[in-house]
Amino acid sequence: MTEIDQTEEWTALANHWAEVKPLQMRDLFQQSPERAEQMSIRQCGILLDYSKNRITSRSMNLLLELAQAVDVDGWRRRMFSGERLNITENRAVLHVALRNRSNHPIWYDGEDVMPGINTVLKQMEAFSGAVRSGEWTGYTGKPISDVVNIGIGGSNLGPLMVCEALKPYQKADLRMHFVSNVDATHILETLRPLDPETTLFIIASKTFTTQETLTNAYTARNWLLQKLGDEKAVARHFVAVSTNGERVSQFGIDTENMFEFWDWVGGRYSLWSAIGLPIAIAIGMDSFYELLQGAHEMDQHFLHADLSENMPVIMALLGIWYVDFANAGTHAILPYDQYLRYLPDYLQQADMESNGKRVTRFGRPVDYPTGPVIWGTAGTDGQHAYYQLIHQGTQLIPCDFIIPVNSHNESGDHHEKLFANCLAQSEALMRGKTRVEAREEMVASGMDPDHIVDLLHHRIFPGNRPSNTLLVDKITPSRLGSLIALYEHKIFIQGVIWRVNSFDQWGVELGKQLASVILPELKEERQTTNHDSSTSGLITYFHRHRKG
Ligand code: G6Q
Repeated sequence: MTEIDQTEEWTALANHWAEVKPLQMRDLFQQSPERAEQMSIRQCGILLDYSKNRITSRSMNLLLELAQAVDVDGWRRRMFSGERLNITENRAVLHVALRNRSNHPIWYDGEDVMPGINTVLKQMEAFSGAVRSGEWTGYTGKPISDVVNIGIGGSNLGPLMVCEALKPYQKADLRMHFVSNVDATHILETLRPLDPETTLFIIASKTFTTQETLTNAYTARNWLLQKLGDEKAVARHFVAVSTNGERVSQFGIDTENMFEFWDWVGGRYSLWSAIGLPIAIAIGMDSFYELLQGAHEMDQHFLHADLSENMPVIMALLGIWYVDFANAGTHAILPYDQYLRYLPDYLQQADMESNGKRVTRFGRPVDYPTGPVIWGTAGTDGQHAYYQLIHQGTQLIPCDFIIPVNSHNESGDHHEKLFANCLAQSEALMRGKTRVEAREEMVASGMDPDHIVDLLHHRIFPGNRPSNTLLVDKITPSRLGSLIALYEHKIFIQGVIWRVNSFDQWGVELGKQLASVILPELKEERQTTNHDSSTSGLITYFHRHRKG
């Protein structure tokens, strides 16, 4: 098979970038008053305006030809039909089945996965309902006031992000906590104000072997037993979400209180499964179903819409355009919504763990850049920090501005101000400020001419810095579901084009192995000659300076 960067479509794009590079977006807007309308898609209560990108209609055509050349159409159908796309782990990739609200059969290994999914959803419904109503009590008969999810990576970031994003839908007298880091500070600071009699722990781990999660889980168990003094209390205060029943029993959690999921659910795609139990407890199962419904609607759009009007496909192609042809190494996610403040972290994992790959599905090293660095924070704070570099630095940083049209907290003109800031940033990044404009501005302010000469270069903004704007009607459970699914499919399509396996994570596995090699050397003060002199020296320093 011809490597992607050796295809005609790729070469045409590389040549085309040379033509587009000198064009200024502000001129393109002037030449075509319909540009924004032509380069917008509205779907699932989300408006994607991608007109502030360094593209022409020919760029889009060439990108769509690339999508056709790699058979994006075939790949999207293969995903939904349960093919084993994750070839290095020999697994299907079926997070779309978890939110298949139309409930049509989805076959995997000759079995319809839907009945199993529906059974777990019913189990989640019963349990979350019981916790929320106070029917599920702790060991001493008191209702639950605090839920602590202990998990890391995919078993943490999704529920954490969604619970925060949907805070306005949360039950007020039930507090959610998330512990992930193996640093004892995380669990101890979380537990300090809690009452063991009214605390419920969810131990979320697909494998139930992850060092951080199990360490935190045992610490939580000891804390509970110290206060309640009876092993029997564990059954009322601990539940597990896992694919590994044997390990769950070994920990001492009754498998009656275990919520199952399956190996075809990748960790970073698992919030739709029982890993979403904290979400169901926080916002109630009806709202959890709405979250699934919103994702399902985006799935249907992704599966059926023509590629030229397909929101995830368009976003994927624009990303490829910048990473592979315009040499952009990073991509900023900028939600203008305080409730979406964990979205950049969530997408950082979703994207970088999926497409941070250097070999193709066939194991051949790639000769072209793949997944970019994903980063960002909730606006407007970034404007007073790192936006300087986005406006005037030397790197090209494509941005996604994400903002709801309606806020959950309408108060005075806060939301108009937030919205104005968001639009002003994307406009300024696109337009920039020319030498003439900068000079005129300084003259108008009455600055003396010598000072103007000194400052002029500093006050010029090159502009032509690309962004997408995503307007969401309101951050409701269903719209959030659609938004997350949009990014999931974007990431999938980019992986298809780069020909990488977006669904394995050998780099994460490496970290898990390495941690267990050094640990005994730290604990036992053994000779550590097997390392390089830096690592051995650092281990020796640790021993020498460790107190007690
Ligand atoms: C996600 C990754 C990774 C994983 C964590 C936790 O796609 O595989 O982030 O979710 O390492 O793993 P466990 O759920 O098995 O504890």
